Formats: sequence, C-alpha cells, structure tokens
Amino acid sequence: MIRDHESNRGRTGRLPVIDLAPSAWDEFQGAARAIESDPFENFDSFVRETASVASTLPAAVIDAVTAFAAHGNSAGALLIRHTPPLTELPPTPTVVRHRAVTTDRLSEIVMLAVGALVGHPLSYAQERNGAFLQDVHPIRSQERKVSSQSSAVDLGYHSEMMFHPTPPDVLMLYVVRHDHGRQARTQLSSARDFLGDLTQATIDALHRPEFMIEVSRLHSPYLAAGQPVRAVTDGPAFAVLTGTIQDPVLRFEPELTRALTSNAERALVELENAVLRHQRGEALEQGSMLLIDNRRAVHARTRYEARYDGTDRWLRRMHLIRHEAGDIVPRPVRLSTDLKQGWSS
Ligand SMILES: O=C(O)CCC(=O)C(=O)O
Ligand SMILES: [Fe+2]
Repeated sequence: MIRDHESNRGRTGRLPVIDLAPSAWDEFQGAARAIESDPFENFDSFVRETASVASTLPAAVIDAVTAFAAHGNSAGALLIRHTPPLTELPPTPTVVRHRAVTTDRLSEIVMLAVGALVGHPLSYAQERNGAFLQDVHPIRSQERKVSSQSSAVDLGYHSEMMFHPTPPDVLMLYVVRHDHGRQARTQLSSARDFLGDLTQATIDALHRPEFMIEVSRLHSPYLAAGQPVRAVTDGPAFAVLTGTIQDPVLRFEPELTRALTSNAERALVELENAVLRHQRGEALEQGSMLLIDNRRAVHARTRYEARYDGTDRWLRRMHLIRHEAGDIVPRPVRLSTDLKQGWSS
C-alpha cells in the first residue's frame, strides 16, 4: 500500500544485526565455489546443493537464523550485513524479467543456504511466473503505483502476500545494489512491539472475520472462486489478527482491505497508528540480507530516486515457509491456489 505523506518517515528504532568480519565467511565462500547447479535452470537441484553448504555458514549466522526461525524475536526481523561481496555485478534490470543472474551466483547461493536454515522456498504460480528468486527494482511505469517496483512514493506497511491463503512465514530480502542516495529505507513494525498499544476492544475487533480482501485490486492473473479477480467484488472475509497475545499472527494491508463494520474500520485505523508508532529500519546497503517474520511483523519502504540507467536499487526477494519438526531438508513448494479456497488463518 502507499501512504503518500510523511507519516512513516519519523524516527526509527534499530534492527537486530549480525555483522561479521569478511574472514568469517571464508569456509562458506570456498564451499560455494564448488556448487554446480544453476538456480534458473534447475532450481530443485540448486536447493539441494546449497542446503548442503549451509553448515559452512559462519556459526554466528547459523545460531542467529536458527533461533529466529524457531522463536522469532521482538523486532520481527534479523539483518545480516556484509555477506560475501559479489565478484561482478550486472546492471540493474529496468524491465520485468524472470532471469537476472548475478555472474558468480553468490547472491543466489547465500540466499538459499541461509534459507535452508529457515524452511522451504515458496513460489506462487501467479506471481512473477512462479519465480522463487524475484527481482525487486524500480520500473518506470510503476513509479507511483502500489507496488514494490515503485520509487517516487512510499510503499506503506503490509504483510507480504496477505491476500493469499498461504502467505510466506518468512520473507527474505537481499540487497544486490542500494540506491544512489541511500534514501530507500526498509521499515518494520513488529506485533510484539505495537500490540501493547491497543485496547482489548480493538484486539477483539481485529480477531473477528469482519474484513474483506479487495481482490479486484490485484494485478496478477489470480482466480477467486474460479473467476478472474478483476471481476470479483466479494473477496474472502478474514480476521486481521489470529493467534494468541503471546504469539499474534497478522494479515495487514489497509490498501487491500475493506472493513465490513464501523467497529472493524475503527480497529484497523487504531492498528495502523500503532504500527507507525513502533517503527524500526534503515537504508539497507549492498550485501545485506534481511529476514522478516512475515506473520508477526509488517514492512514498508520509503520513496527514493530511480534513474533507469542500470545503476538503480536492486533487491532479490524470496518467500519461505517454516520447516515442520523433523522435516528439515528444504524442498521447493509451488502453490497455485484459488484466492477463495484453502483458508485457515
Ligand atoms: O524495497 C523494500 O525494501 C521492500 C519492498 C517490499 O515490500 C517487498 O519487496 O516485499
Ligand atoms: Fe513487501
């Protein structure tokens, strides 16, 4: 969603960070060089190969990511700075492509190796042609749209894929290249931080399925009850909050949400204000990797300058679904779900 005003540009708190000396990554870099498969030719074999080098990641990364995947943290995010630098950086794409490989595949390898500590890579047939590794960079035609490809407007707080029956548990963002002015700040607000601001009446209202997803605003080729979403006026009804007070689960994107009662409307506005009071974040720099606990935290991005000359900001994005106990070998999960079917929370 977009909030084209100053409200999410105030002071922000810090994110939990891991920032290691380059030598801590030596063993991993050696193991990465031996990986043969191509993430865009044979993703399944790439997932297997990269999982086998996860044990060579720095111990501090393994410990922090494993703990984050198991228990979360109060920030709802974990930032890993200074992952090994890429040897050669291709120009930032300026049009939507489904294949933009970094020359040494190091960004793809580090994403999948860290991802293997969290869970399974997840793709949606209707998002970017089912790509697991998605490029996020400015696109001129999207400059002012409600889109991760916008740049001239703020991208407001949202849960990733909140409109889908199965949103990712964890969203991974890897910064291939930061923007010129380091204006783009990635921001987070965590339920463990902001829920304390809400009254019990508001929390109860958010727990009731009195919200509807405005599926007709989606741009992708989704179906809802077998119909193209463009023509669907009554999307699924849902509760913004599920889970417990100790472990809240959230689906948040006001831009895609219609409150069905005035009570629900008031609760959503109160929630938006609480989200804005508890922001953390920063301008992520090249080589940083951010893990977001997508069911317990919402994220946003401030506006920045785009030039469309190959030097713009470029992120790689991957969705992850947590491992079940005893099922720790990552395997790609491909979803192609009707938006009105398969809802649990
Ligand atoms: O550009 C960013 O920092 C975040 C964009 C975003 O929300 C996303 O790619 O899901
Ligand atoms: Fe997002």
